[in-house]
Amino acid sequence: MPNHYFVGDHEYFPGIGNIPYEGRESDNPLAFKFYQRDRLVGGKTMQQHLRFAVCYWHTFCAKGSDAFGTDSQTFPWDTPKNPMMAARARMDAAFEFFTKLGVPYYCFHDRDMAPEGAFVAESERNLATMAAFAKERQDETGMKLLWGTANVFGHPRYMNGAATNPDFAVVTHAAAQVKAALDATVLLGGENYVFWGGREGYSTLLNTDTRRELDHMAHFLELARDYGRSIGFKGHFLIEPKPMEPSKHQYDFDAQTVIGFLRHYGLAGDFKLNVEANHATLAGHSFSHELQMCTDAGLLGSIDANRGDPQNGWDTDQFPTDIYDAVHAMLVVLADGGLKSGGFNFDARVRRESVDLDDIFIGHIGGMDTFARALDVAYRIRENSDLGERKLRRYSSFDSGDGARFEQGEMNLASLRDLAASEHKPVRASGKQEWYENVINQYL
Ligand code: XUL
Ligand code: CO
Repeated sequence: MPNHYFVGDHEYFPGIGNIPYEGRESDNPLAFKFYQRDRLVGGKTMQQHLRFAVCYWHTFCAKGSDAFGTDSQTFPWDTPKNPMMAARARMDAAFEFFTKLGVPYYCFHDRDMAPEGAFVAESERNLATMAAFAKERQDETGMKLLWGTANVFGHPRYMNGAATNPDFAVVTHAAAQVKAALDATVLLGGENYVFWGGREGYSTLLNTDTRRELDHMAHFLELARDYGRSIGFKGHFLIEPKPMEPSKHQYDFDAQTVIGFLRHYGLAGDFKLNVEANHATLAGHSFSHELQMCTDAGLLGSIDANRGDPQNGWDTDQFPTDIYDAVHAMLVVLADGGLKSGGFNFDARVRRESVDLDDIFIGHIGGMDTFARALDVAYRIRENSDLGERKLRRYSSFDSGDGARFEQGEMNLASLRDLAASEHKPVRASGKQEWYENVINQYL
């Protein structure tokens, strides 16, 4: 990988070189304190474990605006007035950023990369042109695409939903966008393709036929899968659960809802889940709960790494800094054998008030250090404590004898009753929650 990669004669982040590892004693804000790309943790490097990705939308498109105020951040790549020229500049800045940060992956929505045209064919042309540039940049830098997706929630035509819109004409527009985004993802060798159902839900049941909308959504996903497979997409399709925002209720509420939906409609062979930390908290769950539900079902695909704010009930998309939470997440991921074709994508943005250009480096460095540290802690807990064995032992009454016969389906309700009446006396076994919690703190 070239040092200080940038294209042409324009460097968008002058004065910032490739981010080095300097260890926890360093007070350089533009250095990793814990993330060492090539450090081995249990036979795999940190880079191979964590497979970090930068998201195009928050990092290069969002400019600090919120519901109460316009953009607070100005970026040098936004100078060109022509939208396609601006898209080129943004892409050059993006690849310079990815390379200097030292992540292997990125993720994008169609509209992050290329502007919407006046009609479908123009939008397709814009995206195809920009995807071709992205391919060149990938070849030059060695960057890879973790996943692509289509933004079928931002344009006002999608205000009543995309695949679940009551107007069939809107469904066709969503299809056109997803088709083009799949083409771009395949061109770029994307390892996954994501569906986040931004407005796939409802605002009031009074005007909504939920059963019909869910059938439409499932059928749309089948058609997308069939198209993707027909053009050679071999990766996973991923559904990203989120319970609300922007819709009052979204159909992909949480992991268990999505798992039930995929199984009900026979989609679980091609689709897995992309779990986002802040969406878990919006659903009233912990991040690790959502990950656990996916791994139990064999359906953990990828992760959107971020965090919410405990005092706020909305999707603040902050960079992850909570090591305790990240350790719980890494324990689940490591128990599942690690992420396979997924990665940790920073679906996170710096605050509206963070207006310096280096803030986006600092945010990502913090997120990467958080998960590097969590990986190390979780790995040591698994290697050195007997937490895993204790958890297994808790279920040992099912390992042999009648308990094993129960698990094997060799008992009926009456035979269980007879055991209760004769010999099986429950023991008062402590759950030992405090012991487990102290083990985590001991290794932090
Ligand atoms: C929105 C969100 C999206 C998806 C991709 O909350 O998380 O950015 O990750 O559409
Ligand atoms: Co996300």
